[in-house]
Amino acid sequence: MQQKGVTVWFTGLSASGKSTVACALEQHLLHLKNFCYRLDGDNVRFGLNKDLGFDEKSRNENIRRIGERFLTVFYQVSKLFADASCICATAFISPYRADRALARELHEQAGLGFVEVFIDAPLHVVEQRDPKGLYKKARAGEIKDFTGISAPYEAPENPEIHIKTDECDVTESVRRITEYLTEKGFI
Ligand code: GGZ
Repeated sequence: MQQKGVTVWFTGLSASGKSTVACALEQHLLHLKNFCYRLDGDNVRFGLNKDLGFDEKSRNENIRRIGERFLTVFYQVSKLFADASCICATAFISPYRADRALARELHEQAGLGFVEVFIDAPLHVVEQRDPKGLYKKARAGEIKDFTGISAPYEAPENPEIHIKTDECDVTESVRRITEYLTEKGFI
């Protein structure tokens, strides 16, 4: 079957580096003249999913809507650019394995590629970074259901790409993902 596109699905704790790597990947792919589309948690939660919170049910719904939305975009794109492969990058914590498995299944059923990238930074590292002071607030009990503190993060067991951000910089991360996409014929 002709490859219609691929989603690069980033998962990891808040402040692990998902958005940073996804942005850098998008820039790199656009520079290589690939069609690329990126969504991340912060943006989507201000708009499409602003009605959702962070309890387990809301997070399930957040990821389900994103999966559906991506398929819609893919279909529109594949109609407009029959021969072009669209690369989508998503950067959501997506803490539950079952939700990520569902996103994968939806893609595979539609003949689309799905590459799970685990942005792996230990809790003590992300807590030290804490760019928005959210971990501090979560520790103080001011934010409930905070991933890693008072809500679970289920790490991927078998991601296509596993990046340890305290050992691998942004450039190297982008290089590894690009190399994988090239090897698999997505770019
Ligand atoms: C986790 C939270 C929470 C709670 C607000 N738990 O690092 P950020 O700040 O800028 O991005 C995080 C974002 C997480 O949204 P996602 O859509 O990626 O989450 S999920 O996939 O689990 O549905 C974080 C901020 O929102 N944030 N409250 N309680 N992150």
